[in-house]
Amino acid sequence: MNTDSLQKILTQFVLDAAAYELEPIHHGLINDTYLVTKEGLPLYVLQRINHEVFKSIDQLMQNIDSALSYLGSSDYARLEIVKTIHGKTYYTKNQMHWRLITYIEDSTTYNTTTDTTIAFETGRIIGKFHYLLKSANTTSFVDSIPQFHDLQLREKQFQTALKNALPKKQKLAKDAILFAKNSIPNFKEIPKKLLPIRVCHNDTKLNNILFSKKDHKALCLIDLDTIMNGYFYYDFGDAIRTLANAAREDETDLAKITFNIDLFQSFVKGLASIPAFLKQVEIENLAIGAVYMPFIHGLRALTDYLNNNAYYKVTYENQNLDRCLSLFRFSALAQEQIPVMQTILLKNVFSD
Ligand code: GN1
Ligand code: MG
Repeated sequence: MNTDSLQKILTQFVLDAAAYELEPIHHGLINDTYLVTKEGLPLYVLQRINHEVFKSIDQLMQNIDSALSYLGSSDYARLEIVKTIHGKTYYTKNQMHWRLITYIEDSTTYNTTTDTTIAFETGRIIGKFHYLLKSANTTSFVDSIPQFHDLQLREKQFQTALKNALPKKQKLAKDAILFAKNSIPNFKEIPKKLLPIRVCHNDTKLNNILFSKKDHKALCLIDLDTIMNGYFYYDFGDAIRTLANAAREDETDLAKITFNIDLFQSFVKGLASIPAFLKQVEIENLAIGAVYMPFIHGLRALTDYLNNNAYYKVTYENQNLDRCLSLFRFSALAQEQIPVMQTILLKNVFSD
């Protein structure tokens, strides 16, 4: 998208008349994102929302709008949607959908960390997000991607992709395919029926958390597209997969993938610093969540590899397979840590 067209899009939002600059941010795998700055100062984040992935932009923006009305407190920074000149939460032109969100000053993100303070803060801010949303009415949230983290759906998509995949892909991915098939039964025991449905973020990877540049305090969660109903273990597991592992999501040297139990423990302590809001049955199923979430992401990456990269942005042909292998490796490491995770969780986190 060229600068002129982007500038035109900006004029559709309620902004002070000023010279804004735009620079692309290449983080996400789904949307296109630009930082909007004025005289070098970042002020807003402009995003084109991927309509292929998110079928109803209207409902998605309603979810975000409702969630944001809860998400603010002295220790949780409030993000705001900048309205369009027609009073809407997003702007549509040529079947492209744009939204503008305020930028939090002096903030930064981390792709990985080895710092226990950051781990504590990650646990605290995810706990706070849920604490603030705990009385939100789940029935008023719509699934922006139905069955997003659901094993049944992801297994079905995997089986279909496998059937249709090129033989050379099936061959190259044979270890991953075997791991997937062997692992799926392990997760069928998660007692979903006993777990409360909560308004979840559903993409709590570490780089979706803003931290203060000054004191490393976590400020808030960003990338709110998948705010919808889910189980707390989704948000827990997604955070652990990116926090307790210092390797990249597409790391090809599997020896670099580790499960750092100190970071896990600090995260749990941060979570436990928020007033109790979880049920005992949720706490008891968090450790398996830390095995499940890397697995489900690995399975989605594998499916997309077999589908010739139809969903995720990739920078090279086999990147989805590399993501899958790295995520499966971390899932296997998390599986070995279940007893240790359980002990830490039961010692630190109390039910409401
Ligand atoms: C996608 O685009 P991004 O990075 O925010 C994906 C998440 C994954 C993530 C990385 C809607 O999010 O589920 O965690 O890639 N989002 C969607 O694996 O599929
Ligand atoms: Mg996301």
